[in-house]
Amino acid sequence: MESRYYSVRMHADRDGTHLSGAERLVSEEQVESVVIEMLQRATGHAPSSLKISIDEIDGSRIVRGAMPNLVEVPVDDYRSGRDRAFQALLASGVAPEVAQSAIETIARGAGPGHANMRGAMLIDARKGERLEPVSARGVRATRMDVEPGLEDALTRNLVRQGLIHHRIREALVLASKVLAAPGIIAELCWSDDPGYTAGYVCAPGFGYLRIPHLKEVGDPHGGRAFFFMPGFKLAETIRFLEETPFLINKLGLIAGSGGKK
Ligand code: WAQ
Ligand code: MG
Repeated sequence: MESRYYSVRMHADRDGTHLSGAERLVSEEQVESVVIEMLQRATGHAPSSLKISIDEIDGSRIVRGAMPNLVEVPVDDYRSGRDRAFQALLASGVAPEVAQSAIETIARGAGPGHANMRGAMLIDARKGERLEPVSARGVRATRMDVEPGLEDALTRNLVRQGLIHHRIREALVLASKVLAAPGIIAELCWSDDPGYTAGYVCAPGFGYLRIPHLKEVGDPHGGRAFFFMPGFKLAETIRFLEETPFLINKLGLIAGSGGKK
């Protein structure tokens, strides 16, 4: 019998301020352990409110696809990191001024009043126009994971390369779904966590190009940009990103720097 699949989401806050969140798409057998994992992660932040929701999803709607290869490029500082990201975006078909402006926008805070956005900017790869319906929120990629049978292999491959932070797994899974979205030719991302400087450019040609420095330690800005190729149907792309359940059915190669930074 086909296993049932569930979207499991966690949200923890203290007096309305977001502290920690997570989202998984798992089979019935995994729900319990994933809920415990989320509970442990959330309680570490001492939240005043914690919500975990479990929703069954329609298994017949699941789209499956491959995870891109991960390759890490060594850079000395965030300036060379951003230069590397710029070059990668050009190689993926993003126009130079569009790539430059996306990097600058994330660097100063892409939301209103230079706040971070909750989701991603959706940007016309040729003209630079912002296409997300609500620019404070952005487009959220949700409902994605790896097939239950690949879970352990993915963890092993990441650990072997010293890539143990949960952000890396989450970003790699998110980037896999974004790459599978119709009309998306590239993604640019770095974290909004002041202590986490790494980010990536992901595109079909070279996969997940991990860049250890895209900002300075202490910088609270971060964000995401999804680059959209005109000619595709925007509404379908947004619906795929925000609603269609997606599972990775084939892992990529994982080639970190072997622990060196
Ligand atoms: N969909 C779209 N955009 C999102 C989502 C989502 N589900 N979640 C977060 N964002 C946007 C939002 O603007 C955040 O401010 C920004 O991305 C960064 O989110 O290889 O940790 O959770 O070491 O801080 C990348 C590098 C880490 C991982 C990314 O992102 C690695 C990270 P954060
Ligand atoms: Mg964050």
